[in-house]
Amino acid sequence: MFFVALRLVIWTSALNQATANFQQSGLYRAHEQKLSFGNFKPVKGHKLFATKISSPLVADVFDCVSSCISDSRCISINFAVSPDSNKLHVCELLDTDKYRATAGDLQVNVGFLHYSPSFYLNLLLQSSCQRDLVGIRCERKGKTCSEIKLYSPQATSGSYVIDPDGEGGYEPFTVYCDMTDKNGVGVTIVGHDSETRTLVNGYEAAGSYVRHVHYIGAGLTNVPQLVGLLDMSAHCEQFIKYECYDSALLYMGNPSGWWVSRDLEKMTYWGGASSSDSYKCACGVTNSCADSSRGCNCDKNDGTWREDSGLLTEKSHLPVIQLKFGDTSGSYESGYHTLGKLKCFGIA
Ligand SMILES: [Ca+2]
Ligand SMILES: [Ca+2]
Repeated sequence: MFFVALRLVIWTSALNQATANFQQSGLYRAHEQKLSFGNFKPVKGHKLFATKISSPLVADVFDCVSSCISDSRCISINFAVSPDSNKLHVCELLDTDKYRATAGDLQVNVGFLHYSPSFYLNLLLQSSCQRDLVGIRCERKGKTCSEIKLYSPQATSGSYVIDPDGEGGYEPFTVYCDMTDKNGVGVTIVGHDSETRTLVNGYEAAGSYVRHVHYIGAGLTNVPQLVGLLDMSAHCEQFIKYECYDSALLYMGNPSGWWVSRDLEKMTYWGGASSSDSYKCACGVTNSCADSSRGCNCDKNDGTWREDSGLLTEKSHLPVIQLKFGDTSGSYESGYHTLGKLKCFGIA
């Protein structure tokens, strides 16, 4: 115990110098006094696979963290548990952390301890950057993930705060940026509470089944925030699917089921079709429906499992706010709906 306490005293004085170095680095622009070794949280028996800035040999984990804090490029570390013959440990300084790294990059490895800054520190860093800057390196704050990728080509997939309408206006919110999909242009992904494949049964009247879709992200509280994302993006898409057993969908102009746009309008085209394709699903556009005289496979309305699915891509209608279905009253009539995450990419 005494040894540990002594180490902490030495460590604290070393910290002041390390913090000063860190401050000079420009990495951390305010609230420097809140940064401490205590912000680095260990993940035992794990190693983060990321770009190594350097791999110094150090006496202990304190020296390893100190090396990281002193190097403005360092965001997290891997520390080798076993020393070499000179009693020195490998200390890998990494250019990203477990929050930003690609899923799966933090791997079990009993020979290492991984240390990333705590999530709390990430929040501090984000809030302490200057105007229009965000992230652990105080990058330019993006309106969308595509814009973040444009200004920071090295940005990796992970959670980011975006502010589609810029300073003021609506509040920024947290999204997932997929920096590899769509040729690496930077895809903004917003999930919701209705992604699970869900049974519809016992609702006969048209649109009597209602599923309200709520989009999820820290700071995301209203649809206009998402409208900003759609406006700033070149393309947006959302996958929609209805699996049906004797449950009609758009039914040649007398819909039993439909989706509701962000303006609360009843939409009479399905995934894979566009708004000019009235009462059509993807098969109606390609003249390949189960009944060639009808606009959707489900509109055959018979005792066979069928499905209509595809991407909705009209930015002025997205995101999907409600799903409504009917024609599922019989003991055998039923359906399942599936709705994908909202994905936007490219710069409008
Ligand atoms: Ca704003
Ligand atoms: Ca029916």
